Amino acid sequence: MCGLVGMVGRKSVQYDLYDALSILQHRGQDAAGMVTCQGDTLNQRKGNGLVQDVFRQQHMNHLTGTMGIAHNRYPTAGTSSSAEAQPMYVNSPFGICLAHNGNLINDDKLNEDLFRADRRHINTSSDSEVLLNVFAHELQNVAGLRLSPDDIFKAVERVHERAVGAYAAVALITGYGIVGFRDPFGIRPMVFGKRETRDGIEYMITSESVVLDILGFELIDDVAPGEAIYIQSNGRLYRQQCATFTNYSPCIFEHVYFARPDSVIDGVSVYKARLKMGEKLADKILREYPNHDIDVVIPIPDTSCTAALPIAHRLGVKYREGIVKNRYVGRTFIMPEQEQRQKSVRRKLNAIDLEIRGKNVLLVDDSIIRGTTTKQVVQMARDTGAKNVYLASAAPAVRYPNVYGIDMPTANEFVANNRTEKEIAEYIGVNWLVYQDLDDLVSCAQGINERINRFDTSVFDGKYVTGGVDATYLNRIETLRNDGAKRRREADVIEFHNQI
Ligand code: PIN
Repeated sequence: MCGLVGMVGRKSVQYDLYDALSILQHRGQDAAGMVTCQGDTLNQRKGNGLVQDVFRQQHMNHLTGTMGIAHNRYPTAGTSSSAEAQPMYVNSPFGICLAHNGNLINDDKLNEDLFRADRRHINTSSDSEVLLNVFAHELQNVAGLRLSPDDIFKAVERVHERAVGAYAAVALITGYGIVGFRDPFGIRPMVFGKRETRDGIEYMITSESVVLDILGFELIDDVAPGEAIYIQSNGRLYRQQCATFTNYSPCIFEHVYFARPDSVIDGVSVYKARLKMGEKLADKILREYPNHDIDVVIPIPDTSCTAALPIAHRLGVKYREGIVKNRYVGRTFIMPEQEQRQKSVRRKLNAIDLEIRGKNVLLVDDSIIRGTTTKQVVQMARDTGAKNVYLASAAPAVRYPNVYGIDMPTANEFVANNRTEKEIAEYIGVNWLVYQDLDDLVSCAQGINERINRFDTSVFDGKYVTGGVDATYLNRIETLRNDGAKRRREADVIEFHNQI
């Protein structure tokens, strides 16, 4: 999962881009990068780590430019190598940098076509480098000596024809401007807004509306599926639908867990969607356990706190913050390896005896993926003296891999793999377990946006909105993603860097 931002300003933009990346830090903690453009010169800084570690004062001093793009990364398929940190750069035509959120599912084929037909070489295993080169190649084909908005829209149209998968991307074209585009399904989020200053209007394109909010930009709109936004360096904005076919199908997992609650995605408040998830889940608990004996509802922080509150309210029992999270330890779900994950859970979460001892506790989580965290928290509640432990998940059982840019484990690592709900409850160690129904989840995220046709719910039902995801592809990502393979790839990269 990644966060991205692009800006055309009236003054140097590096501090706004830095702030935007910090606001989007939850979308990726593995690497960060920024490119700014001053006249014909590109300034770049990227590296592994958190935003605050990658950019020091001396880098910021150097990153001058009135337009720029920036990116936070958590790798989905590639390595954690800093060579794959974004934005990525290609020299021809014009000098283009690109930052990408999502995952292409036909990158193997595109890679081959780029090499054989387009004479372009891809030097990393990153599908973002593939996307950049497809865009660059198509721009080269249509553009004359000078670049027009129409050339850009034609190039994006060709990208839509060639690329399959999820891509929300911002590109910077040296000396010309920045371009934001979203795949024809609108799987990953993207918004744009404007800010009026004494010197004129400034524009920003970014992953989540919260960035616009905090930095004083007024939201103009979501970038529509298939649409491209072009902001010239002189501050003129153009927008155009570039896809012949679109099917508005945003990723529902943004609402379940990834996005910040204070963001509005495709016109739907993430916070509101999470509140509704709690209401629907409470109704289901009441249907399945009308005579429940729950004493207290306790969220496993942070995301699930929003859904847990209306659950307690509807059940008519106390809501208590009985599990406390250390905010200074990274998210366990997105830590690279199993051993690290297990160790860090105990460091990260702790139980409050007073709220748990002798009680029947309903724990609430936003989702259950591997079940490792959940199992340990349940054990923690039992060790703290809970009488009975129940569990409610604001999302249905995760059973299928994500191919659209969320770094999830392989299917056989899911706790729900080949287990019934009863078996999952046994494995995790709870007395009973209630999952949200998929229809209910969809109704929570649908909100009032009638433009949304459906959601990408593939991790729950195996239906991939773009098509083209077959057993061969799933096997390929399975090999790329399992922890052992990741470790080996990283070792290769280190060896390579040591040799040169
Ligand atoms: C954690 C959000 N959320 C917690 C992420 C745990 C699955 N996990 C997905 C639950 S936070 S597990 O709110 O961002 O802190 O099923 O893989 O054990």
